[in-house]
Amino acid sequence: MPSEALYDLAGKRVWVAGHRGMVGAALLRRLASENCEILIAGRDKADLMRQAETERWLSESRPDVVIVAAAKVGGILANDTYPADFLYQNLMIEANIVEASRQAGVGKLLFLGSSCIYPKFAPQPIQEDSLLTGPLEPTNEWYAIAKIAGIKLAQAYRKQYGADYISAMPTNLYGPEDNFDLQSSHVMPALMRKAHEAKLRGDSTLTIWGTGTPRREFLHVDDCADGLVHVLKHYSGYEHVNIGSGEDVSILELAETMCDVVGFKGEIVKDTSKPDGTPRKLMSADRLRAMGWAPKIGLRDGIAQTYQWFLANKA
Ligand code: GFB
Repeated sequence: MPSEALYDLAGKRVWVAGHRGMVGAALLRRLASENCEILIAGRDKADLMRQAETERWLSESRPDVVIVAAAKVGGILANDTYPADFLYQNLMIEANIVEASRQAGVGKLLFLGSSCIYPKFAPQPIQEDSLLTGPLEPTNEWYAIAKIAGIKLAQAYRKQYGADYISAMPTNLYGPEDNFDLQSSHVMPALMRKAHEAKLRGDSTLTIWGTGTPRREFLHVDDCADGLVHVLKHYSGYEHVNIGSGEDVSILELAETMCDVVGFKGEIVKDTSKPDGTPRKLMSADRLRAMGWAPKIGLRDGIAQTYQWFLANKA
């Protein structure tokens, strides 16, 4: 049974920072069914890398709630190739938003991180208290350090100013509005596009990166948005909260499911010159489950639904 909400969104002004991204767009869809006013700011209104623009936007718009879904994101190769961009841009965006929110008297702020904040060899499923207990995965340590700094910002502002700033760490996400660029995307959209194009060309093989043995947990972005709104309403605390499905698959199993959904019947081959990244990344869902939330969209259904979106919008 879901516990009674601690925070009432009704009548609140909610700014979704990063509304054009996959998570931000899902949050707009989800928040549409709450009785709140949604605020958005395009880059022309506020470039969140710029402190003065961020402060001006927040002092003028005066939201009650801020959700930090704005970030520089990408898959394993993008993270590994552009470490400066991932570290610098994410640090700037989160620091600007958190400080400007304090100045503007924002009552509640939700910072979004990622499951890559945890040590490369963290015990599985990964509990929230594994944070900072070991070395990070080298391919994404830059992004991870920036996201850990974001958690620490929320904690520091809570400690020093008594601000109700909280953090949630979503697992690997997929769904509508994902990035389908093969160089910079995550594995799910990459495999969807590869399988689709291989089917159209009549290829006999589809190439996946790495050994296919790493295991990843996936969550549909609409489930993620629902979980985030649940956390916003039901949680106020110092520790961050994992947002996951509680289940993982190997990359090879994911590729097989993808080929099945898309209808590609060829062979899967491996390009082991590409990195595997962390061997396994399954988060414990216990804290969120204890708050009365569970995901609704199974992996195969979620892939099939996303493929329909891909066909309608990207193919
Ligand atoms: O999704 P992904 O890029 O990111 O890759 P991470 C997951 C796994 O899928 C890796 C393999 O083992 C990849 O080698 N893979 C197989 C592929 N084929 C492909 C492909 O065609 N494209 C891609 N991209 N991968 C990211 C982090 O890590 O996950 C970020 O770098 C962030 O910082 C994000 O945390 C959620 O799960 O390895």
